[in-house]
Amino acid sequence: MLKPRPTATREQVRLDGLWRFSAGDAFDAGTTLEAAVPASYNDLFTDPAIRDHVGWVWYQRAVRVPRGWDRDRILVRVEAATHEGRVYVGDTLAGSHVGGYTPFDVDVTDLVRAGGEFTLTIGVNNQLTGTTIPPGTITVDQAGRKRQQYQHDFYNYAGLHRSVWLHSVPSLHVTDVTVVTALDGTVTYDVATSEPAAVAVAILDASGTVVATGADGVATIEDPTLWRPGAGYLYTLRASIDGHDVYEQPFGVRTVAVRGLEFLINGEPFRFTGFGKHEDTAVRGKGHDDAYLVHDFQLLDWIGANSFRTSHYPYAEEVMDFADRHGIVVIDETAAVGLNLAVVSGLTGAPPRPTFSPETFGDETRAAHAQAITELIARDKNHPSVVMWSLTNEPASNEDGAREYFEPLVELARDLDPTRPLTYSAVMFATAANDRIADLFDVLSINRYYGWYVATGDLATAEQYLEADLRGWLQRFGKPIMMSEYGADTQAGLHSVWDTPWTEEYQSAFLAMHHRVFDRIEGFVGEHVWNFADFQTSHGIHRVDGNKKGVFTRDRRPKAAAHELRRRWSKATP
Ligand code: GCB
Repeated sequence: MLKPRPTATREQVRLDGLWRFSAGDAFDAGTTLEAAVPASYNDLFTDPAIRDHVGWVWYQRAVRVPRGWDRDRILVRVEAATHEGRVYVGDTLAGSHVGGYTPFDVDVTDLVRAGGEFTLTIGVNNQLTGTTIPPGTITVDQAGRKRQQYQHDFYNYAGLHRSVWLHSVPSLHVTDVTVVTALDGTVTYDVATSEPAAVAVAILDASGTVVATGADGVATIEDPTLWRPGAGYLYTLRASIDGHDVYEQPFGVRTVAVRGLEFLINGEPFRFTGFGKHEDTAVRGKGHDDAYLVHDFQLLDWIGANSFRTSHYPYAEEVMDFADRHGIVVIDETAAVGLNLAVVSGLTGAPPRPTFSPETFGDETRAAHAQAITELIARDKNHPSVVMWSLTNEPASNEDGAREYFEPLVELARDLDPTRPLTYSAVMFATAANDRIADLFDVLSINRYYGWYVATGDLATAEQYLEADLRGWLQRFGKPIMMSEYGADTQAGLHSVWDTPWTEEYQSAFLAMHHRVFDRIEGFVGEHVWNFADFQTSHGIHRVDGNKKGVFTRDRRPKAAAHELRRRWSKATP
């Protein structure tokens, strides 16, 4: 799944902007609505019937094919159609894809003409079912309206969330590149082509100077500059099929490994500081925005964070490229969130039905999950910023069937990428005593809310629970452990001199308590606060216009806790 890049043999046209839009089973030619791409469509319009629509919506625009493309393959690249996309050229269905956060290409060569214009229509379906990733349930209410329910705590934004491109590749072309590096500068690569062809490989440094050439899948960079956390040095692998194609793949020279209780980057112990994030902003929803991208990374730098997790789905490729260039470390997560029926039962932890069964999440769900893993690794395998795959968030790993469900998925991920450690984030119902899958993974990532959902407002009790819990995991599994979520909802501007939940003081005290515990635990490799910023969720009595566990507000203003974290992480003087 090579990212389209302009080279001497490849061109691209970005199709972002305003597209005609309608909701319903087919495109309504009489529509007067226009929608922005990229953006979620939900918050663009004032009509609740669009915001709450369950099913297909349609985007349409005219596209002109550049004149010079008559000997090339012509493709439409959709970076994200959340959760299912169908691409039409005129009235012809040219291709489709299921999975809302990974890109797909549709070859339209035989349907369009260089220099000509065509009507491009993209249908997008937001429905989540028992066999999609993430899963959900659709019900029909008494008025006959379809309603979407799901087990995850972020709004089911939908639409064309990322850029759409028209791009060209030569008919004989590079189809895939895989790069694996070692600290001594050995670069092992694999270049796949559309038909058997000789491929020449050169390695360029950041200034564009050729520093190595490849032979038999290996190139050696003398005295390489390493990609390091905080210093994202990139090389480029240039793959050429003489007279046909050139593709340029950026990569970094770095290694990752788990050794005993340590997480190693370039052989040195690394401790994660940062956040679980979301792609979420006002009006735009989950639409990618370069201004927020730059600003969010500025805030990560300001606060002293060295990393984040792409909770709870793969993020836009611009985000991954930016992390590569700026040396921010990423835990890259699939969209497998909500494989847990217990979360609908409040804090009892008792699922109304078993989570893993042929009637609930069975073989078909697992096949969709396998596809999500495959596409994530295919897209992101060459990003040096990505140091670990997170295969799922808060599954019912304590229930019967969890091991049978996950074992083949772990094997698949290891097959697809033997170079990166694997993790998943454990839900509070899954304890050191009853979890059934942690031994299959390399790093223990624990989500806990002591002092919030449990021992609310009682940080002294919360501190004891937290420490005992983390030590239990360490003792049973003996693997590096990190906290992948801890946080307290906080209404910006609410203050108190007491330990009062929802105040800025409470959020700060809550984090400080966690940090005392982390600092007492040997083998503790990271702290990711939940969440970087406030974000939108579905309605619920425990949500006030969304989840307020952000350290920044939804418009990225710091709450008091941001200063607390900055003192800890950047050792900045206040
Ligand atoms: C969790 C989930 C996250 C929620 C968070 C919360 O455990 O992983 O998606 O937003 O708790 O705030 O409840």
